[in-house]
Amino acid sequence: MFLQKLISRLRTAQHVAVLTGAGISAESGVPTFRGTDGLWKKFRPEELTNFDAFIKNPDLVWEWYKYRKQIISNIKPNPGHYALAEMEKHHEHFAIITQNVDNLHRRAGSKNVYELHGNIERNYCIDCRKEFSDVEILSSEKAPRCKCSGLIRPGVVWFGEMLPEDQWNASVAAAEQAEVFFSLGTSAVVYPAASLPMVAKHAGAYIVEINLERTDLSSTADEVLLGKSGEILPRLVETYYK
Ligand code: BJW
Ligand code: ZN
Repeated sequence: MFLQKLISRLRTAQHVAVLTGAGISAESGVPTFRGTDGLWKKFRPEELTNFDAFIKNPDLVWEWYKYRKQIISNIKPNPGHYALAEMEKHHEHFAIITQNVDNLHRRAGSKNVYELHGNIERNYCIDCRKEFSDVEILSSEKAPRCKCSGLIRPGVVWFGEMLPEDQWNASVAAAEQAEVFFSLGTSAVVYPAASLPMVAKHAGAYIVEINLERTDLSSTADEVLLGKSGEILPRLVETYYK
């Protein structure tokens, strides 16, 4: 099922980078953003994940994040996350670049994780920037407010917002150095994350995509494996890492 080229590249690779998206967490029970299971109350993610939407209707956006925070606090990493944590042990430099905000890579034991779109467990006041834990605010029915009266928002990156500079710079460096670059469970439509496989390709990496279906990246990937990441990654680990 895996091409000989991938096997030989992995055997010698010192630098491996992995871009992950919502699909890798789907088998843990986290809904993806796009596609039929991605819709929440008929809203497209673009309608909820921007600052203007939050200011216009903070209670609606809060309700959506509260719903997702509750899902995420009750689920566990799946075999795909654990397989990546195992792979990290076999390469000198192994970076997970995730668009996910669910913390599941770290919970599975991965150490070198860059979070491009923040982390849903963090929250902060939009006016004074004070941080809040979920325990302090999760019981709130309406969008919670800080003592300074500012709205409290989740510590994630919305459309039109800059990505955390340190996480982005480290991700670009990992993509540039990668000998093998995996793109896993992402529709590869949201930028700048979607540019990373191309950065890696131009720097000479072997690009492997794992997804249920073909994406915009598929035609440039060296190898496209169609199926569930939670099934394909453990098979890769069983075959080549043990
Ligand atoms: C499985 C599976 C299984 C399912 N196994 N696979 C025009 C052109 C280019 C760019 C732009 C443009 N206009 C605006 C932009 C920039 C914009 C952008 O990219 N827009 C495009 C959509 C057009 N980007 C931004 O604004 C970013 N910032 C930025 O560019 O800053 C510079 C700037 C500043 C000021 C002004 C303008 C620019 C920020 C992007 C932030 C994205 N935020 C979100 C929400 C995060 C918080 C939260 O979680 O609530 O991030 S949106 C959402 O999409 C989330 C995800 O991380 C992201 C990507 O989604 P992902 O992970 O790919 O999920 P899906 O659902 O799309 O795909 C899942 C895939 O899994 C599918 O393919 C399935 O088939 C597959 N799958 N089960 C394997 N078991
Ligand atoms: Zn405040």
